[in-house]
Amino acid sequence: MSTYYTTTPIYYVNDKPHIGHCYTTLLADVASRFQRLVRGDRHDVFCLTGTDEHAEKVVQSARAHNVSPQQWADTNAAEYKKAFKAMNFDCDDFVRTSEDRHKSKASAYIQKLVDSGDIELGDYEGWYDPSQEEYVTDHTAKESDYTSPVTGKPLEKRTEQNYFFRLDKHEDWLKEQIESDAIPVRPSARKNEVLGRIRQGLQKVPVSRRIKEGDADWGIRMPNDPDHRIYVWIEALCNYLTAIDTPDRQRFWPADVHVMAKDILWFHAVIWPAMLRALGKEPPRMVYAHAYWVREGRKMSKSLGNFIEIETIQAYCDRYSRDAVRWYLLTQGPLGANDADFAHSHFLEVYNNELANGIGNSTSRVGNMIAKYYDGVLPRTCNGEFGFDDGVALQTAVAARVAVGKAPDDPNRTFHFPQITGQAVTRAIEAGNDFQIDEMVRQGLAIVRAVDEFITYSAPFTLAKQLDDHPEGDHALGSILYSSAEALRIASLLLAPAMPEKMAELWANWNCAPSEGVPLEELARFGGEYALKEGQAVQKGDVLFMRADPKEDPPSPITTG
Ligand code: ME8
Repeated sequence: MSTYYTTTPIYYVNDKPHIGHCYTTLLADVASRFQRLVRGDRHDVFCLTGTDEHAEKVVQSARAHNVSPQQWADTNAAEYKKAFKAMNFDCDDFVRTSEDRHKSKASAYIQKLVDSGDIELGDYEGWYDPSQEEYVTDHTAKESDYTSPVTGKPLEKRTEQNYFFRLDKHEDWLKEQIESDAIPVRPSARKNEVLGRIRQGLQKVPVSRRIKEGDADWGIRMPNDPDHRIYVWIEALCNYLTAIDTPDRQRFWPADVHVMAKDILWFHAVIWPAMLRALGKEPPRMVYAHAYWVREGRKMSKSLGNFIEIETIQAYCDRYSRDAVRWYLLTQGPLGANDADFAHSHFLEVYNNELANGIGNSTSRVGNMIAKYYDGVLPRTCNGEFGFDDGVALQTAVAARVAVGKAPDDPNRTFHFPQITGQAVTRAIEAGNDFQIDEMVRQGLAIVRAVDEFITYSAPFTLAKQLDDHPEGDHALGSILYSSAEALRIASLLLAPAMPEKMAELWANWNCAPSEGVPLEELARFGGEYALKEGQAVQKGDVLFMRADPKEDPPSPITTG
């Protein structure tokens, strides 16, 4: 099967990570975990994250803390690594732009662009946004009244002799690639924005800065012109290649998806593909720019001091489990074009509704019934040939309900679990390939909901009470419980990329950890080779998610000062 390579932005190390950085990396982590599952092979999947260390703001922040840029970068890169470990991200590599492996290869790419004439020396005068370390077009400068469109701080008019990347040469090609979805830019609202901006015309992009006296010795110098430093954005983009430019990793190019927020889409959808073309490399297969997390309805910013810091996230993980936090971020996050709100009351609602009363309750109900009626051993299999297709088991169950005066409104419902689970798996794979990560993990929950409905409808507890008088009902009871458990096993596979620890807990109790090296579609076949088996022990175990009081206060972060 083909390889899968996903990247996150590499984050600035001027400060510590917050929810936004965790969210983007979570998306990449879950996408990668899912693709490993689809392929049954982790070696075909590569997930890259890391830190961007040569920015001017890193130098300033280091100075303010009285340490060298390298020391400051080391400190904060370690914070990122710690945060990503705390979130249980399973990335394959963490690239730091101050590492030699990055510096030497990034210079080699820039040299190649100089040799091919795509980078050339020239004079530049333009509007510079010091807060974002980028030049903006005259059009944007005017539109935003000569302030930064991102931070609102004043723009500066700058003139300098620089090396330039001839982005203008790639205008028609870029327009065509993005318009035709040869390079899909997603969500589509973002694609339209990018196209609109390309249509205003592309200019040459400065890619270096002359080193001034007093500048910190930090960054990567222009190859063959050490008076110039490579502009941080240009070398940072190269990380996506430098990290995999080794004999055993080259096969991962082109990246399947570069993930980021909308703030840095232009670099990824326009400048980077043009650089790749000039380097003779294929463009990425998708550029995905999500929207922002906001907090209790307000934009998060330094000036408001309202970032959701890693300590707050940790406090939620400690109280509700980190899988619950992962689930909330994934399913309620700003994956589409709209911003998403982190609000405590909403967290509790989702936690109770989808986790405690969803997957948690279903697995404990089914586990408890198997323990109670069959001593924790699955009495039989039910591969779909018996039971719910021909309605025998359901008819028996409905008769038991009728006998106690609790007839269902519709006595002829059917639940075809091989089909329900098969469809969910197909949809999850489609959604995964389209980077619809929320939709992908929700397919697992859709199965859980179907099982809940099935149990409510078939009321196995009612059937069980009548077994003394109707021993023939045992077959139906066993089939209902088997089908429920087997469907939940398949749900757990789809939920595992989002909630790896909780699903591993379930697999340990139910003896159904997925075999290594087997692709998802085989693992997930209802009643198939990897299904739950007759005679298999299924322990009820602890409840996966305890219900929360919908009125409880947010957990308080433990601050270490
Ligand atoms: O831009 N909501 O680094 P950066 C969601 N070094 N995501 C958010 C967010 C929010 N409120 N705030 C930040 C840089 N992010 C460059 C990238 S790549 C070659 C160089 C996430 O530390 C989101 O992924 O400012 C956004 O694109 C990224 O952090 C910006 O990180």
